[in-house]
Amino acid sequence: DRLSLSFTKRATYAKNNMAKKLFNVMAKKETNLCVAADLTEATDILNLAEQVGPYICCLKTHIDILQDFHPNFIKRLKEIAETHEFILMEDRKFADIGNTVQLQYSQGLYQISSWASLITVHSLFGRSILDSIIESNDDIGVFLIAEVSSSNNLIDEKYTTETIKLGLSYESSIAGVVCQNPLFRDFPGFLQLTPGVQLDSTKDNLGQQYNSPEKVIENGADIAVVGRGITKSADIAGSAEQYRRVLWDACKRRISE
Ligand code: 5IU
Repeated sequence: DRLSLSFTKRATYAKNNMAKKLFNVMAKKETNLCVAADLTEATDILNLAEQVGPYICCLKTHIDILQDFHPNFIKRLKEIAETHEFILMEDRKFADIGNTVQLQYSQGLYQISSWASLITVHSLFGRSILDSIIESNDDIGVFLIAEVSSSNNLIDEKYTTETIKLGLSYESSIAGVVCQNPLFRDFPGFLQLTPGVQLDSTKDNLGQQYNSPEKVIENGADIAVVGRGITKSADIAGSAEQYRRVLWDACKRRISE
């Protein structure tokens, strides 16, 4: 059962290099918090990264919402990530034919393949989307989207099960799945990433649904993604530290070896 194993132990099972790295960072920094940096100005993201850096294993971006993107921003963000030892995830949610995804992943303004260690990918397009990404860069950790947090979404049980199967057939490139429920207990090298986490709210007014940190850990999350719960807080560092502690304490309770 993956849930009872320590992250150090699970690192040894991971077939994907980025998953291995992620497990080791989590164990070392004692955190399973990923902050969603959904801010539109470069300096705001850099300030956020500096403040939450000590408390996170991963920083998740939506690079296309920046209004002042410049390659220097990436350079600076990578430096902060190195200083505080966290990993960069671009939540691009790729979904297209292989050729187009390859271009979106490695070309254009953002050159995602040159800086993101982790990316999110929709399973909708099947194997070819993964082949195209790996062909561009095989030192990547992919999170496949198996379930989403928004209300009335169209994903059914079959889609979710097939997504897990697809992920497991690309073990060396897939770091894990994005989901809401405990979908797999075996495969200790695989990570469950869960967004839709907040302490003070159960939803927003655009379909987002939140669970508490305890609940998502109970539902099998290895990493919890917190966005506005932290970014809208008056005390960013303080609230990141609080989420880290609550999540880590909940997680420690399920680990027995
Ligand atoms: N995100 C979700 N739900 C999902 C997936 C991704 O919320 O099912 I897949 C992203 C969107 C946003 C972050 O970047 O996670 C959550 O932000 P808030 O904590 O501010 O809602």
